[in-house]
Amino acid sequence: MGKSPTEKALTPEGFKALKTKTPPTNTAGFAGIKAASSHAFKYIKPSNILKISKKLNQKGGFDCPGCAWPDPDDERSSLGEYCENGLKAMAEEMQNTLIDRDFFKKNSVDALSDLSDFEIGKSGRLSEPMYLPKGATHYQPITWAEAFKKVGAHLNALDNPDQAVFYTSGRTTNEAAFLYQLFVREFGTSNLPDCSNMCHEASGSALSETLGIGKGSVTLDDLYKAELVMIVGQNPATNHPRMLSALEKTKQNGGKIIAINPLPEAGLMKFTNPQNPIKMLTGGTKLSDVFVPITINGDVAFFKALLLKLIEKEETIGNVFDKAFINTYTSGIEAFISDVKTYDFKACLEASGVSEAIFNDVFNLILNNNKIIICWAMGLTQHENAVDNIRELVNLLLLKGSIGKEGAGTCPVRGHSNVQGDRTVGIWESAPQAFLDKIEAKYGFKPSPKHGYSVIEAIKAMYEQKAKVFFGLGGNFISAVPDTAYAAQALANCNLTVHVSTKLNRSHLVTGKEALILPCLGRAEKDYQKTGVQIQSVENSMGVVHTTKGVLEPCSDALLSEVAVVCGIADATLKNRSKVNWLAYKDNYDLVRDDIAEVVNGFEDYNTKLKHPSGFYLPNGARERQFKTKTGKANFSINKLPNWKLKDEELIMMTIRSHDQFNTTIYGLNDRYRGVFNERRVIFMNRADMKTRNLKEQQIVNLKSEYNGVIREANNFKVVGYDIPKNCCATYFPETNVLVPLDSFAHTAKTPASKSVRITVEASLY
Ligand SMILES: Nc1nc2c(c(=O)[nH]1)N[C@H]1C(S)=C(S)[C@@H](COP(=O)(O)OP(=O)(O)OC[C@H]3O[C@@H](n4cnc5c(=O)[nH]c(N)nc54)[C@H](O)[C@@H]3O)O[C@H]1N2
Ligand SMILES: Nc1nc2c(c(=O)[nH]1)N[C@H]1C(S)=C(S)[C@@H](COP(=O)(O)OP(=O)(O)OC[C@H]3O[C@@H](n4cnc5c(=O)[nH]c(N)nc54)[C@H](O)[C@@H]3O)O[C@H]1N2
Ligand code: SF4
Ligand SMILES: [Mo]
Repeated sequence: MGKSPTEKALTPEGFKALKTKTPPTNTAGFAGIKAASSHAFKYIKPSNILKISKKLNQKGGFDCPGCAWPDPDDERSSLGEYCENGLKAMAEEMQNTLIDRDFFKKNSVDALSDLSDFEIGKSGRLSEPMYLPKGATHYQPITWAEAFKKVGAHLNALDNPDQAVFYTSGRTTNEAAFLYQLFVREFGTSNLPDCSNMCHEASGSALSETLGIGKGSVTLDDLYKAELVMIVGQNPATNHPRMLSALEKTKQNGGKIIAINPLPEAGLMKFTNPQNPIKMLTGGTKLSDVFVPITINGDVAFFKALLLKLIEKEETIGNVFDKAFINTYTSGIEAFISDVKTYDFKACLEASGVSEAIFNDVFNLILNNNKIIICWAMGLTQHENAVDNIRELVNLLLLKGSIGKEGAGTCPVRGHSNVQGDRTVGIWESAPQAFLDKIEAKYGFKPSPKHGYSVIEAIKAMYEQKAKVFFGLGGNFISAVPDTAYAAQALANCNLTVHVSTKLNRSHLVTGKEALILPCLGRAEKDYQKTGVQIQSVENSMGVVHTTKGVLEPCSDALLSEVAVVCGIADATLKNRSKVNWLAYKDNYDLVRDDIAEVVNGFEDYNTKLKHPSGFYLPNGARERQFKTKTGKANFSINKLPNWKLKDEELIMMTIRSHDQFNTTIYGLNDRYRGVFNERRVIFMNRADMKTRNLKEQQIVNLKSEYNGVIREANNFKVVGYDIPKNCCATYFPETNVLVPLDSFAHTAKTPASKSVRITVEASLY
């Protein structure tokens, strides 16, 4: 008997050798340089390191495959326009070792699943297409033509196109993403779930409704000019490291910074710019003026307390609100104010877990500044009331007129390097009808007007066998999604699972009855096609679209580009019934961009505009105070306090990233900025909570979550006493995804609530 899908999906429970230290209060600096370069030299060919560092994030070079933080429009540092984690992302992609047919011959799927995620990642780069036949224990080689035929045959054998699910992860370029969604829509379904569903979907929902655009409104330049930047639920030192250089500029220009986070994340406190030798010697810049140690999911309560006091001040002293802005540009202020007044200040502050002294510091900064930017990430979006979190911060910005003017606005900091671009060019299970109409006008087929499955709905559909083929363009679905055990069974129920990937991951091991691994080029590699080396394009977190062009030779001759894979599959599936000349696109990506220019707003003259060395800004209504909402105005909204209550023994758990991972890719076992080394199976707990449970440092515990009567378990974690609010705890994703209930997600947006999982902690008997 082989392993069950769940057994293959879970990361092994064994321990390494945990060491802890007091967390540092400063980030980057020499330690960052050392960590990055040791990583690079360990995994990348030395001759390639120089090539990479000269071209990474430079104009005309290639875009860092790490996060979506923007590059400066004008001058870029000649010392290197990248960070420690950008270099780690490159090292991971450009590994020396290759995984080929011999590797898969030696290692069965079951045996590979015994490896840790770290070990799986370090096996090397995928280098040829592989196929797992029904009942087989080992993957075997397959030609590209055969692989395409198999996918086409499975898709065409379905009773209807809605039985297929087409997932996307956010590294995919605009060109590949546009063609992919075009293929999926011509095939006949809108089932286009993507990593965004688990990420900033709640931001998209909240911002579209209130400000008429699902993206942020600020530019990098705004950040430099802000009087006040609030960083809420985000850990930039790890996840968007170059944001710290931007914040350093904010400070140099006299701006203030507030960080709202249950954890005193090192980078939010102090930062030494590795590109500034003088700062390296003098000890760096203090970043946060106020640190707010909020309780997990206490944000709406804290914002309500701020709103209450602002309203009180406006009504007693006046001159607090930007009345000219409110009168001209907004709708719904009266209803909003009367709703806020139904809340009690003290109760809100108590629910937020913040002291009155800290509250007052924050309040005064908001009161006395009018150019305010609010930045946020997963700490706000991964809760059941995530959409309320974001609408509430929009309310605050609207009262202060802090939107659509220099130095002010919304800044949802995106995750994957092109997650924003993918959505812009059509990766969306609920795309607006106007977009579908444009596709119909251009190509002459009618896309399905029905909304497709988001990630959570796709998992349910596969579990219930309503969907039978899973196709992933990038990503690591099984490790990224909630409720690992249920999701594993969902994938196992499929007839075919297919992954277009650069690296081996756990999703290749938790398969349908048959499975395919289709290896593709990475960002740094040259994309040779008939008309020469192709450029591609991406959109960063601030709506700038720019080129990316690989500089290294592909690690294997058998790799195809994502564009070529999509074209090959579309051609093999749709054959003569297609209205699209699929095979022409892959020879010349200019043709794809010509089509995007016709179909997607803001991309007119795409090929020409891309010639600008730093790219071009997409139109952004909120930035211009043109609010494309149902009312034609920026809308105030009414949000409730969350009403969950912990039972006595329960803690609320957030699942977060260590400093040594990119989502499900584990770069290493250290979390330097939190003082944790050589172990990932840890739970960060408040020391008082440890005491009431009689738990000691490094004691081994088991975790349990109960949701709607279903119990989920994750065993073997070591306790680490930490500076985290009482009743709160933190663990790393993906080890604890098994505890995140599939039914616990953000209203409207369906983002899994992976930052507010209610758990109990019990000492292990072993
Ligand atoms: N190196 C590296 N870079 C990355 C990634 C990576 O894994 N590694 N992932 C990329 C992706 S896809 C994304 S989406 C981003 C993620 O970037 P982040 O959102 O910064 O990532 P998380 O680790 O999920 O951290 C969330 C932060 O929110 C805080 N938090 C949790 N719950 C709450 C809450 O209720 N309220 C408040 N105020 N704070 C809370 C946590 O303490 C933590 O500091 O990073 C991107 N960049
Ligand atoms: N509990 C919990 N769960 C979470 C989160 C959390 O905070 N807590 N965060 C969520 C978030 S914000 C996100 S974005 C998702 C991430 O979900 P995903 O995007 O699905 O996961 P990644 O780990 O980013 O995907 C990594 C894999 O992508 C492939 N890959 C890398 N580069 C390329 C490329 O250029 N092309 C192709 N085709 N493949 C490539 C590699 O094979 C690699 O193994 O996870 C979500 N899950
Ligand atoms: S900040 Fe993000 S995009 Fe920039 S170099 Fe670092 S990982 Fe890459
Ligand atoms: Mo993300």
